[in-house]
Amino acid sequence: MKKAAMIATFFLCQTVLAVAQTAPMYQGQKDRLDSDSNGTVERSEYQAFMTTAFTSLDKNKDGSLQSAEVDKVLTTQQFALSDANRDGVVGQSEFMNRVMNDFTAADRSGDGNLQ
Ligand SMILES: [Ca+2]
Ligand SMILES: [Ca+2]
Ligand SMILES: [Ca+2]
Repeated sequence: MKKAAMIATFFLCQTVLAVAQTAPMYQGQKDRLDSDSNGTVERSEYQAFMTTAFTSLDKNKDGSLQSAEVDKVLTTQQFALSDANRDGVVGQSEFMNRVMNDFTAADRSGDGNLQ
């Protein structure tokens, strides 16, 4: 469980950084996301991984990410950007909107998967 949380945390951090820099995904990240190992990361695979990541990050299990829960993976600015309704926490829908926007941004060919 602890290991899974660490992996998720690491991945989220890398995703945020990668998208911020619009850099291609690193191979290791892709392998972790490509759960059916068909060589591409489908939108559904990414979504499933990020749902797990959210659960891992939400340490007090209240359904939202407080800044203290993600202070290792998000900067204050990144947290503020994710908190769309500015209530001081990042809810699951805010989190998923953010990461799925990241997916869309990374999917340059627009075919719904990442090669
Ligand atoms: Ca796949
Ligand atoms: Ca929480
Ligand atoms: Ca919020």
